[in-house]
Amino acid sequence: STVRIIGVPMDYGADRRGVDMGPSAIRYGGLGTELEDAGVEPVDGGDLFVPRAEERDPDAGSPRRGNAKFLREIEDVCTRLSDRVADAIGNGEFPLVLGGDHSVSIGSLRGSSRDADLGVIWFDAHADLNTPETSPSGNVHGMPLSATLGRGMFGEMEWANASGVREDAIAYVGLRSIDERERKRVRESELTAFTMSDIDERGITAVVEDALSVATDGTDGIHVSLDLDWLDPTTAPGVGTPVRGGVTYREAHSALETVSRRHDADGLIRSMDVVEVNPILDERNETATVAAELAASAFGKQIL
Ligand code: DIR
Ligand code: MN
Ligand code: MN
Ligand code: MN
Repeated sequence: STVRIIGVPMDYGADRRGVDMGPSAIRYGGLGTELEDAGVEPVDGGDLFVPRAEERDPDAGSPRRGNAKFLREIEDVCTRLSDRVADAIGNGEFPLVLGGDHSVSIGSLRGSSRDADLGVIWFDAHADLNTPETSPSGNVHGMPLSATLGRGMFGEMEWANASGVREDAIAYVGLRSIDERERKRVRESELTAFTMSDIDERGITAVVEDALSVATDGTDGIHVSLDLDWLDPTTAPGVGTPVRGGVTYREAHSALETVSRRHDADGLIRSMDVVEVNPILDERNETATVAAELAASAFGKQIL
């Protein structure tokens, strides 16, 4: 099978510049050979064009955008990305989107769910369920799931909302940093949330198996979204918002190997994104290298 690599050098959604270099760093970290080791054929479609943030006005665009910064730019990039993702799936390929900050997922999810009911596994320290009204930072990388679900002001933004994604087909794995107003939204939603405490108590494999059951129930396939700040900062230091107490290197591989085993059995993966790698903050490209390795584990790389 063919994995189509789509780079999105976008950092409009995060405060700390540098995450726009993620796609280059992940490729340099060995993504192509890692995917070949996984037994899939990588095809690199290059990067989407993303104008530099310095040339743009974060506050331009619709007056109804709350605190959200660079919404007009994010709309433009995510609209083009959703077409690329949908085209790849239409050609029988697996799109692998390289961020960029986590706002790229708005485009991935919209594209991947265009002709399907999509389940979602969200590997992240954060819930990414802020809206332009509730966000304390104004950074859209903390909002992609609200955008996908059309929550708050996103309800009026047709480009963001992915009608092919149901709230109850989304499962978080590894949460440990949630904003005050976000906590209430997670609790009152139908999203399934597995925190780091669940992983501590039950082990990573059992938790990921349950997350997969949620995301595959009544869906045509799943999107895997991997925010590198899901990992502990000792393993993945190159991220803009590190949070202590994340999964270990081995737990991360084990999680994606579990996804891959179910994929082999049922062919469940439709698309994936790997986001938030920031080479400026990284140490010797370690985080980008881990990102490449984890993508390969998801697509079937095994030890033996
Ligand atoms: C924070 C950070 N909750 C925000 N979110 C991040 O800005 O809304 N998501 N880093 O991955
Ligand atoms: Mn995130
Ligand atoms: Mn995060
Ligand atoms: Mn549908």
